[in-house]
Amino acid sequence: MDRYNIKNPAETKKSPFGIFIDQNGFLPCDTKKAVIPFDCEFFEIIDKKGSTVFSGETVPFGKDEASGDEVCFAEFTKFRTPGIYRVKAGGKFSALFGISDGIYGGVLDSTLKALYYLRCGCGLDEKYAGVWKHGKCHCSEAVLWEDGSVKRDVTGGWHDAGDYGRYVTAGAVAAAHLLYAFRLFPGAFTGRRVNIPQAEDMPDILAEVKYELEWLLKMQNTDGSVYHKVTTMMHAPFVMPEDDTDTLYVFPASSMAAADLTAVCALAAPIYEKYDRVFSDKLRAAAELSAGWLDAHPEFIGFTNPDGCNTGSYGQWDDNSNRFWAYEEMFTLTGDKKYSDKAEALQSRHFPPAEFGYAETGGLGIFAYLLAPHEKDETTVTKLKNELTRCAQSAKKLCDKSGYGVAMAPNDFHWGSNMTVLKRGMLFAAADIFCGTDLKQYAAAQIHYILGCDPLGISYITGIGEFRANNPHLRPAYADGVDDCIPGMVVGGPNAGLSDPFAKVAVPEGTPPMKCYADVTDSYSLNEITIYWNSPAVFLLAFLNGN
Ligand code: 9MR
Ligand code: 9MR
Ligand code: ZN
Repeated sequence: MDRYNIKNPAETKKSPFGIFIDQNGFLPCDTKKAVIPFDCEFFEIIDKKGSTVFSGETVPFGKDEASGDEVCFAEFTKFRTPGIYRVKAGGKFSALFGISDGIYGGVLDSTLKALYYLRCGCGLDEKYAGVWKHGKCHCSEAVLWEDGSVKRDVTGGWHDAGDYGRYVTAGAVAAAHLLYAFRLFPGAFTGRRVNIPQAEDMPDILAEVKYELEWLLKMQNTDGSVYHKVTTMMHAPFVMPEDDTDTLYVFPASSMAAADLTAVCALAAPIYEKYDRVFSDKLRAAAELSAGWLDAHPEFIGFTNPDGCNTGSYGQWDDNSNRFWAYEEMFTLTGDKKYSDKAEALQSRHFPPAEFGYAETGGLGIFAYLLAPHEKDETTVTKLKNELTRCAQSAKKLCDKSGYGVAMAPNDFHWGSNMTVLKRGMLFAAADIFCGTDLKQYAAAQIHYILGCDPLGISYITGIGEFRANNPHLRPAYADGVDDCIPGMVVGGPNAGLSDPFAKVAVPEGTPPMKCYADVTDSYSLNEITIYWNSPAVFLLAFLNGN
């Protein structure tokens, strides 16, 4: 373990607050609620001076299964006056929260900017990165794993996570979440500037995604096959990225990588057309090339780490949903029915319909088809909408059963559970916009949980809220020596599996699933960050902000 040598505080901090609430806050029109994990009859909302501005009786709920808490609610939807407040009840307080129009804007900015902080192959300039600046990283050519005499320029893109690897499927899905956020809620990005470098004049979200797409293009081979990942052999020690100078390897191609690259390039090409014609043409050509490769290689080509390599594998058992997504995007791009027929045929392979990645991508394929500007098969449209509705309704039932309003069953708390929460939020948003089911407050409830309406009272996004995650498993955040973590990063969250040795030390045995979390650096199964945990947050916040 010496190679990693992380020093953690001896004790993990507990929330100083006894009442749990979204520490960012609410729109004036939102359903507003705090969760009180003890018995009490009345609550008040107080302003910063301590004056009572609203009061009411609490609403009993009973036992929340996933946390083991007996809870009641402070409901104050009727209170709409913009300002900054706390909830007070039974002599205890909540953290500060706000009520204002555009309340989601600040968190949207910081979750988007977080991706800039993960840029690889360049330095982060003080002008953009402030105290979180760093030198140029991972700029050398990478060695082809299958032929040590060949080197390739695969610089650029985002670091995947707390580690410095770059993985095609993870990257393509994260980019797609952001592109769909822009495509569906363009209003949320109008005039939104998050201080990142960009050459062309385009919305910042597109400039940031372009940085990832340019790298993805470098991972494509001339025959249309796509390399699965570029990493060192072993995860780096906890050093700054510029100090991770081990040899980089380009690992073998997989069919998931080819499918996801096809899909995201096909999705991106028309979006960039207006801002950067040359880039848009490149994306279109890349999508067509890899779509051709997929046709010529109908068999599944998976990925497992070669001996001696311990970086992420992102292996899968099949590529059905990835191909489905790719073909639906190709249909949307070209209008060629051969693609929608292929997608339709893949559906008989029964993958989960409304998942949004990183491995199962059926829901992204549904987005593509429903948005396609071509003549469509009405039966298929109805079937896909019904799938979204059915999945959203079952997620809604989970929310109604949860004392914290979150769409999670007690056995849903795996590695990266916050991603599951956020993707269920995406599902509510999707059912709301495509099927006309009013689920906006259910979508908002997932963000409320992530930002502090949870049984630990912690905001799972760095930099946001009075009591928040600040010690993620994120190499630069540890090595930079800055106390405040790089802001806007969504951490993995509770994981009842306690899937690393440090989690087992930090979380006592028998802890209920929703409380199996600790804000400690070395626990990668509880407290890492990834690009595809941030990207669904951006999507959801754009929906909440822009509607
Ligand atoms: O830091 C690594 C993290 O990014 C990965 O998600 C995780 C699982 O693959 O592995 C972490 O690296 C650990 C390695 O696997 C085992 N030794 C300790 C490393 C750092 O905690
Ligand atoms: O996010 C992945 C999670 O769903 C898996 O359970 C876990 C173990 O295979 O791996 C996670 O992915 C990690 C990847 O392998 C390397 N970069 C960091 C990712 C997040 O921990
Ligand atoms: Zn790098």
